[in-house]
Amino acid sequence: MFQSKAHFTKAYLEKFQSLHGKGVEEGSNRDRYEALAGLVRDVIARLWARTNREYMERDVKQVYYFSIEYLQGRILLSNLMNTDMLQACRDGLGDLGINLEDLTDQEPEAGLGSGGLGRLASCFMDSMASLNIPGHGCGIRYRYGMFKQKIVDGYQAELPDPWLKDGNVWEFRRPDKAVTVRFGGHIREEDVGGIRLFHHEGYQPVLAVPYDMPVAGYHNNTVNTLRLWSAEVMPIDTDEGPYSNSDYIQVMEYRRSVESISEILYPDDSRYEGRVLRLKQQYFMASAGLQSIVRRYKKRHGTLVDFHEKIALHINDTHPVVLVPELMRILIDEEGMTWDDAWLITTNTVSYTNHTVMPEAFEKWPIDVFKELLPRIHMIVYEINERWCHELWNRYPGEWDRIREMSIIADGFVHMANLAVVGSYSVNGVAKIHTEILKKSVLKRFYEYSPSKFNNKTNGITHRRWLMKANPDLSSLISEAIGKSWMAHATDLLRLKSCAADPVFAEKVALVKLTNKERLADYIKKTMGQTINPHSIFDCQVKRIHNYKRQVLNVLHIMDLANRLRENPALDITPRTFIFAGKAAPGYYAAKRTIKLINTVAEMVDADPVLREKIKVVFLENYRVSLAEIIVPAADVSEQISTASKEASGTGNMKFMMNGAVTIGTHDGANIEIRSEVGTENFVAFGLTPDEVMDFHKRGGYNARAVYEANPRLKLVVDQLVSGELPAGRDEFLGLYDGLLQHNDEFFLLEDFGDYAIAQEQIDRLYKDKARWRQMCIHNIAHSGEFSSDNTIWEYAVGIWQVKPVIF
Ligand code: 26W
Repeated sequence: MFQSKAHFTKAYLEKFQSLHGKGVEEGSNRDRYEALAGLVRDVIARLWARTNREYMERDVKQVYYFSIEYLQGRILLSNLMNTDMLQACRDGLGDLGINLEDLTDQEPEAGLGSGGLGRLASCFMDSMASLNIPGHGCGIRYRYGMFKQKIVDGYQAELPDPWLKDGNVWEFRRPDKAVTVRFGGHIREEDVGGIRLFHHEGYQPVLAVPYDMPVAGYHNNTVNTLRLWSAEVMPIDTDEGPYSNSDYIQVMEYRRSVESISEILYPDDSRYEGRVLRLKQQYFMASAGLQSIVRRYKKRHGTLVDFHEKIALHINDTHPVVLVPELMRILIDEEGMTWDDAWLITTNTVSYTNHTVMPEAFEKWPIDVFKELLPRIHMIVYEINERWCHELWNRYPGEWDRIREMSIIADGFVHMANLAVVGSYSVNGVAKIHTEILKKSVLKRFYEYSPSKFNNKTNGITHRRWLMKANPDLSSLISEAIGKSWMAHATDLLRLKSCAADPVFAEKVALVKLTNKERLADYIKKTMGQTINPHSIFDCQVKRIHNYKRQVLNVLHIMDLANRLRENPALDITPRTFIFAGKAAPGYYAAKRTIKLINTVAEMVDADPVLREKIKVVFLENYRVSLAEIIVPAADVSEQISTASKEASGTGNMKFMMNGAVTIGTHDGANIEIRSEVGTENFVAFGLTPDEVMDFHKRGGYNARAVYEANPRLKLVVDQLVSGELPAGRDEFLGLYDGLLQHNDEFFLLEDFGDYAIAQEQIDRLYKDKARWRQMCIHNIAHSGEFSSDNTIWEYAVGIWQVKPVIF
């Protein structure tokens, strides 16, 4: 490794020359980036080979995390940090007159996910490697990642993201590890000596080629694997594939249909779209991943009878759940096991995390679509369901409603969450309240049937990316105060509590915050040409745009503040910059309208000399990991205002807290745990409780119009949506207005508005008391270690997977 500067510089210059055949002074930043990344890759590759050897020789239990999304973000800097080469590299490049950040900015970003679920998978990869846990990721190598968002006339426009167009330094194509995945066709059954055989015929074969990305742990020599699968046509010289009896056109059609499988990421979030290609992606990933795991396992052990003792398979939401019938298929059809033996192994191998309670996000596939695409898998799911319903019938004779609710196939659909619960030995939610809601409402019947399956694993975030990488100045300050142990043990951040009352330390923290705010202000100036005041309160709501996340509630409050300022221009408030960012699913009209509303209110504020003295609204284009890394360290206020009971956990809330922002938040998801961790005095809570919301849903009794009529300030802002005074078409926000009043405000914005406005006044008051505010920030940072994904992963490892660290 290159811990010394001289050593690094020599190796870098050599790498540059061998890669580009010219001197570094002649190279572009892209050339220089490639050489640097190549050098780091070489170091990591050596550790990688060694890690795999250790796992193999020690024959340890390994976990495979299956996720349809990964939001890795940029990895060069992380890899430099984790391999302890950052300082030498920065200094060495400095001597060559090269600024490291100019190179890291060249890295295309792996944005293979839409939101929290994908980012969680990436934080987990980092934590597994950093805890020496033999854990690997399995996913899809989409050729197009999350769309690029442009704002045109206040509206969202979507552009493709061809992130691989200039190559990806971090991937290793492994054609020798390719497997075949089969779609369509039919099943021919045959009895041979009393054994039933199933022959899959007339199918479309797809070659799944893995691209491996190394995942380096923090200062610990461990390098795990993120294996992403790419769909390709079968080689022309095989007897599989439509080559022998097909014409040119048929062959080209085959090519198109195959390549489309790993072409695009579906940009859904909590909104299920039943596109067949999506099911194809799911089976493609599950089958390819499982085949490669099985192949390696058999090579080492010869048989699969102890598979569950050495392998844990985890599914990140239901998207990879066809893993369950696929494992059954392999064990029965290819290994010749009995149903019961195969079921025992499968249900002792698979565990499942649920990430949402929103009914519209639950996946279900029309049974005929499922059957046509996956004929053998359909047969197996059918049998799983038959046996399951039989078991239910024995337990609950005559209780038809209960059995229907719990069955996997019902009303012409395959219900994926039900399959996930039945097929796995562990089901977990992602925050305490979320797990409770699963148990007493969404998956109530399953909980009653097998309570011991259910457990909670509160989400976490990797403090290495979200504090050490994103906020290096704060990190240095923390280390000066309490030493460096927190980098490996995030809960050591608690030691900062003793510094909270030290005004000198608090002043330094405030100064770092100001520097980070200036950095964000520069970014906004550069990218949007807008000026924001770094001395104003930076109030941030950055996340997917969704009705339940209630960006509109935030906007209603801004409109209310504007009204109060118009009435009283001398209103004594600290200037505030309201910062929004986030993508809306392309087919989600209401969410797209929300973006237009934010931009319209931004325009309204800018046009008014009284308002723009005190407030500023900005919507930052193209929210992504690298942008979050600039916004989060600069935030004073973290907006976590979802309707109570709807946000499974949230992880943005943790990122902000870790960077010393104060949360204004509802009693929802992990907010509840954050609040109890930092203390109620260091968190501004407001709004309905989850029970109150669920009671309204169950018993009714909510009357949005009455709330609106009773609060003149609220009535005014709601009316302003359609009065024509906003700088947009008169009908622009009519749908939104109707949603609130005609359709009784599904997400209780009006109900929570009054309490939210009071909470916002409290934020303003607290901020005015500088010493107090700084203490709150420090308390938040100090308690954030609890939400490091290292803790979360440790709990998964011990409580679900039973895997142990491998130290070498
Ligand atoms: C099928 C379309 C679709 C795609 C993604 C439906 C649902 C999803 C995800 C389950 C949505 C998601 O990202 N959920 C978020 O997961 C985070 C990590 O656990 C939580 O922190 C968020 O609260 C939750 O909304």
